[in-house]
Amino acid sequence: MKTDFDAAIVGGGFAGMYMLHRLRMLGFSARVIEAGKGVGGTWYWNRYPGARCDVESVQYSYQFSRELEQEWEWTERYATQPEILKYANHVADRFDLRRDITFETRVTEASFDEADNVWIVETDNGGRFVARFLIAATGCLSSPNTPKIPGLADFRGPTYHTGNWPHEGVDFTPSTVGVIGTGSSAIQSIPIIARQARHLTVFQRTANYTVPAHNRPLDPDYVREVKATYPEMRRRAKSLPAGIDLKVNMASAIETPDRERARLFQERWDYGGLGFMAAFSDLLLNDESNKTAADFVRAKIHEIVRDPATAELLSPKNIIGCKRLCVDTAYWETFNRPNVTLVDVSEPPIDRIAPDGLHAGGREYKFDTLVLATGFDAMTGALLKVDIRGRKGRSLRDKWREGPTTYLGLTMAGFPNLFAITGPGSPSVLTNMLPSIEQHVDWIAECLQTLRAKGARVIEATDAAEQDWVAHVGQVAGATLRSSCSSWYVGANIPGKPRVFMPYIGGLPAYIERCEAVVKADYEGFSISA
Ligand code: N01
Repeated sequence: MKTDFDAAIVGGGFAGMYMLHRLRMLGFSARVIEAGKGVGGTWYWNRYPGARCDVESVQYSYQFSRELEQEWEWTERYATQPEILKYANHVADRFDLRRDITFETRVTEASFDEADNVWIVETDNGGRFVARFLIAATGCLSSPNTPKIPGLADFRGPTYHTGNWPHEGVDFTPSTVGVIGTGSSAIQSIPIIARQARHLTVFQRTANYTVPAHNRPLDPDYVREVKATYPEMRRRAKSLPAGIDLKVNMASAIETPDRERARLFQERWDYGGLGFMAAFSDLLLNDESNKTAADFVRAKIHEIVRDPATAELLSPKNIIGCKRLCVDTAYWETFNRPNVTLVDVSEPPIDRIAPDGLHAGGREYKFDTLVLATGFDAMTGALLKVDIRGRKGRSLRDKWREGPTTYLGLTMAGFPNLFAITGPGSPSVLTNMLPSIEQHVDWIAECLQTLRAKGARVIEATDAAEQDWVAHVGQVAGATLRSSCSSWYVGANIPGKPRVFMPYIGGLPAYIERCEAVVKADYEGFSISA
């Protein structure tokens, strides 16, 4: 069968864009198929008020082009969604990517043709592409989760999902608003919605930890210094588990004297951001150490929130960092506003949505606008939306019935020539996504180059290699506190989803080493054929 392209790339976010660029540079033909009208992926869809990245802007950026790195100017410590989207568009223009992207088209099916060793890709507008390789750049947090709460369809006013926000924006000025959820998206948007709305009711099922961002405009001297030493910063970042250049204190929290420990937590709190969890090395390994950090944050909540009952309800009871830590601007302070009410919907849960509000705990709450900040079907959702069929017509949905299984989070046995960028089983969401994306793209590009040099057309993970990797991913997950709570990392937010810790928690350096060792050993764990 004649191929239209060497590679079909699903998704035009940061992963898809760089994959396209990298393959083009190597002389492969590729086409990106993207559902949105523009590039940017998660930053194209997540336009809710207050959306910004929780990794510092100078680090949440591509490093494949030294020129790009030098010419782009970030304006704030944590970039806003509009600025990140502007960056994505700049990259698309600068590298002339758009001519190989098909927009407003969703891939619905992809099947591997075993006779010709090609992927046949079908789209929602009747399109059909034949490609040697299929590369899923579908994102980890890109399939919004709308909970099946009875009555949702009957709500009379507008309903918005943070993960699929109207492009024209929303003005809440005259409205009474109900927000369901208290994850990162809610924690970022609630302070802004509260400043606009006449009244805001926040429906909280699980209290969440957040630390201040202390966002600020970037100091030009700091930017100059970063630009002058970018390669060193990137190298330092790559040597740390999360791929983020931050100060890690190797001491144990529980073995540090109380006053010194409190001083160090305060220092991290004052500095702001995700580095709070690097205050000590054992916060995610030891319950008692973890409790010292959790207690510190709970005390802050009680300091900031004036009403003791509200402060108590806002105080999380679980492990800090088990769910992803949030980074906020004036989240706790928002609950001191007279126009904000917090409602516990943990037990009993929300009973139903009514045309003019919702019912929970035997009470009726009225509002005219509903915001669902209810997260995503993470890591597997977007990939499984596509009906992907490998050898013998077996579907990925069927293969992953008990949870996702991959080799290195990149490939799947039974699905030749299919690659997932930052797939389950890779560090992905536990790291700075940009360097993780680049590492995967570079690995895939090198793999395709090797196949070409060998005159080979098919690469496939072996069952044995996949099973070993899955066992390793599970084993390292079991050693941390992170797999102990109900989070989207384990699929707990989606009813019926198998409970498996999906990302690889062994850290970026160990992971990169393993990926490189596989290549050095002539693609150990893969079968390669003509
Ligand atoms: O989603 P979430 P998110 N009734 O799943 C609640 C990244 N991100 O969009 O915890 C009542 O964290 C749910 O309650 P519970 C980041 O990695 C990054 O906020 O399941 N409540 C929870 O409170 C983040 O972790 C950035 O009990 C219901 C909330 O909805 C990830 O995306 C910004 C419910 C969902 O929280 C996801 O964040 C934004 C129901 N039926 C997102 N169903 C930054 O970079 C769900 N909930 C800063």
